[in-house]
Amino acid sequence: MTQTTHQTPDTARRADPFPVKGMDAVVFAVGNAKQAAHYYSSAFGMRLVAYSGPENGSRETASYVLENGSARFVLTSVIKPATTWGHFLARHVAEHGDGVVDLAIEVPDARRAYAYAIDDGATSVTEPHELKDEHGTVVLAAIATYGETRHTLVERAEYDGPYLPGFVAASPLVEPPAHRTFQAIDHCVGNVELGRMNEWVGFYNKVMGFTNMKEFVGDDIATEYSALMSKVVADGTLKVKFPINEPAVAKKKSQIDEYLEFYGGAGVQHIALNTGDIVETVRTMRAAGVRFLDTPDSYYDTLGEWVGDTRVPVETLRELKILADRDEDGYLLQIFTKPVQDRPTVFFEIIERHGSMGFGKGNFKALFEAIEREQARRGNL
Ligand code: TYF
Ligand code: FE
Repeated sequence: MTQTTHQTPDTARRADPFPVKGMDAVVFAVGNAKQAAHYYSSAFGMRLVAYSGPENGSRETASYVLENGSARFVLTSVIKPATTWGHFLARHVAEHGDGVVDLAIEVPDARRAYAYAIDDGATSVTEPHELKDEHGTVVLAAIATYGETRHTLVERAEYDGPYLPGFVAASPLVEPPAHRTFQAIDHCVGNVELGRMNEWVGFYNKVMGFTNMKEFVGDDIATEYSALMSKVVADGTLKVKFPINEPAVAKKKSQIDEYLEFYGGAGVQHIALNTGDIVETVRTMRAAGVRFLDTPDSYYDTLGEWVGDTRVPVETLRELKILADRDEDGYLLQIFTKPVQDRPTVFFEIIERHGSMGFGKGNFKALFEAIEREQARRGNL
């Protein structure tokens, strides 16, 4: 079958009412951004690229911008609250511990994206406004999502500086590792309260025109072992993918309940990071002190039978506790860190995709059992 389509920019825009360029940044509010910047540099292999703090006119907050390929983290802490933003950040850290305040999305037109979202019922956090400095102009607007999390919509068409107007360029804090640990943000997962998953999926369907991906954890899997239900929404190009979890009413206390209790409500649970070589990444991050979830040997005894051949021999996967999954489109390799702060809240995933656009459904049993072993060690199961 041949089909010719002539899409002008205008019809393309009508087809995708909420075009996105990708994730702009994950913004963390933390107690001590100076030390967190060191952790993400030395342990995660990221590079400090920009800074804003008292030395360059920001007396209220200090922010460190770290990058690895297109993945960008912003670590912010309060020096002395003065404005609504400073007080918000201080309270956020007090209530939630270190956590994500903003999943910022880069869009071609922030005013248009904001207007579309608000029209469809999103709650405004910040109306569209411009920030300017000698590097140019950025347009920002923000809408609320689950918990106290927001999505800042970032339009960078007229800007060539290091992050946002007001930031100055900075150089890496430590020598970056020889191996690039990861190069993009794959997906960002939210945990929401019991019974609210479908509401938030509907929110992304409505206000961003995101559609549901086929992978989900339904009632069946939930009652058997996962203790959670999950659905995934994504933009039409799959550059921005947001799984949403809710606790399942199970025999045991759900890992999502543990998160909600210690975070103090809904929020970002994990950020998945793409790598082209998960073996080198896990070796590098383990050597730098990052702790990953354990996987029992029995998982690897049968892995080859169902996952087939992957780039990495099963024995290497076993040595490093890397998980593998396959679907009709290909396979993926993935591993999860333990929570990266004392609260059992935010953690990270490293993922190497070979065709599969799934999330590791075949691993849910092994993974959720590993998470529950950690939960039990904390006395929360
Ligand atoms: O993002 C995902 O859906 C996978 C699976 O607590 C997952 O990484 C889901 C829930 C969870 C840990 C991992
Ligand atoms: Fe994930």
